[in-house]
Amino acid sequence: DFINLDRLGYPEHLNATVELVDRHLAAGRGDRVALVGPEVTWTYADLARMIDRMANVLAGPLGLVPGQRVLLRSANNPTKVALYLAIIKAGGIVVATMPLLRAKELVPILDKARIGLALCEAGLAAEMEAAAAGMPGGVRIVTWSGTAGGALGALLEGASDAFAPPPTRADDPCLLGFTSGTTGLPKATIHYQRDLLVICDAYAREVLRAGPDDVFIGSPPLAFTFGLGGLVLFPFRVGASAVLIEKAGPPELARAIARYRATIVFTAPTAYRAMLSLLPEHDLSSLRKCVSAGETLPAPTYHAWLKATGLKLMDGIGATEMLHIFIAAREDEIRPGATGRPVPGYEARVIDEEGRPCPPGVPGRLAVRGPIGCRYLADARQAAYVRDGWNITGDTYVQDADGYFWFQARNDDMIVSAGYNIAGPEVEASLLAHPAVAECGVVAAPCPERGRIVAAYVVLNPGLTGDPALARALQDHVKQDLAPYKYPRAVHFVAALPKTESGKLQRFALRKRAEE
Ligand code: 3SK
Repeated sequence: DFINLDRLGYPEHLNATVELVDRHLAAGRGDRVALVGPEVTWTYADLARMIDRMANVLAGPLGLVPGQRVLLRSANNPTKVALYLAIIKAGGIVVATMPLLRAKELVPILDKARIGLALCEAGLAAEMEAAAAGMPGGVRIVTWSGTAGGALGALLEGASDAFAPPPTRADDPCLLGFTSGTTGLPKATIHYQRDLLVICDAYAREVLRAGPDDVFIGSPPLAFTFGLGGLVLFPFRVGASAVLIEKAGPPELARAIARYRATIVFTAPTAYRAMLSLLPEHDLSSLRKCVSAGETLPAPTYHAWLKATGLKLMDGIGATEMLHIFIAAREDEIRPGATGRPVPGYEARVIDEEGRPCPPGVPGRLAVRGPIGCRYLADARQAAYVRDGWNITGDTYVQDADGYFWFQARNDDMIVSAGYNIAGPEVEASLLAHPAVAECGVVAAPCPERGRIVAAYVVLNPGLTGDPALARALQDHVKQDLAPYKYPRAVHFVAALPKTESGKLQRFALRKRAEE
């Protein structure tokens, strides 16, 4: 059961893009479809040529040097994938951001990653420019539209489609994954060239058992490493194809699965629940594997999907710190309601406050270790996340006597809604900037469709009365201020918030109220 990933023999020098794309050309598989996007279908040979042209532009006119960080901002589309892999091929480090982030959310990322070059889809450039305007060193922004058109397209014209990569090492950083903390600045996690292959060999090969005839599809943004793995790295590692859809709500996802005869889908439980009601309209019979992650998968959702499709949802938990899924349910050993068991190559345990392993059935903090671990970029919070080689996650779990892990709760103020991580305190800060709001507390509330939603408890300034119009105004305010998916779907006007004697908000009391 246990694979020793170190023994898989990753060489000292490797380039993830060469392994994921060029390798297929060398093996005579260049004419197989790699990517299907809104406007194009690219074979592995097409993709390899595009990557090389882009790498030549990056290393030439854009002056990229190995080790330099490049921000990448766009919806999920083939140009984004080619740029992602071109940066890595040229020895650069990708910093992908969620497409909907506002300027004020981009600023700490630009700052922390010391970004000097940003590649941005034209439709998302306004917030990018606003964020870059305040950067002391300046940020060069190169935009594109459609399939590598616009300013980037002009640079690509005449660029050679043969690029010789610099000699990258297996442990050269190639990706900075940002995680939104609940307090303080976002944290950046460093991942190496080799890590991009490790998650494929551990999860996609050993757990998912994906093969070259698979067609991958899904909803997570590529800036979330769940999406990067499921929609780029896993398919390319096994020589399969990936379908990218820019707007990937449940109706669009169901339609695209049917249209492209997708075989493996990656999305969150919320989307599986929503797709249940769409099944009569769409033929999803091409699916053979359904991966569920980003939020906990309740047993009723598992059973409903199995009944409707005959397919077993494969639950998993990962973390940006660990790059991808480290505890997973294999299809042949599922316990509905449990997340699963460690992915081959990883070990997991439940620990108490002192770091001692808890006996089976006793809840504690989930700790994990394996071939990939957390490396925050210049962040004192590293010491709290990694202790004695174990990565201490933000989740409370129970392990049963058979080694299955069962999710209990998150330990912090992070709200996981429809697969998005939303920091409660960030939404509170946004609401407090509205002139009507005197005080507020933001917590997760249960929701049958989305698993959890953001719920705001708001004390208004004197003289104001809460009504649906004001609730909508507060929601619109947050949508304008932050990435729109963070807005509170429930707004409760209250006379006072529960506080400690020292005046601190008691979020646990609000959480309890929200559960009622
Ligand atoms: O479980 C998650 O939220 C996750 C985070 C990062 C990468 C992959 C996954 C599934």
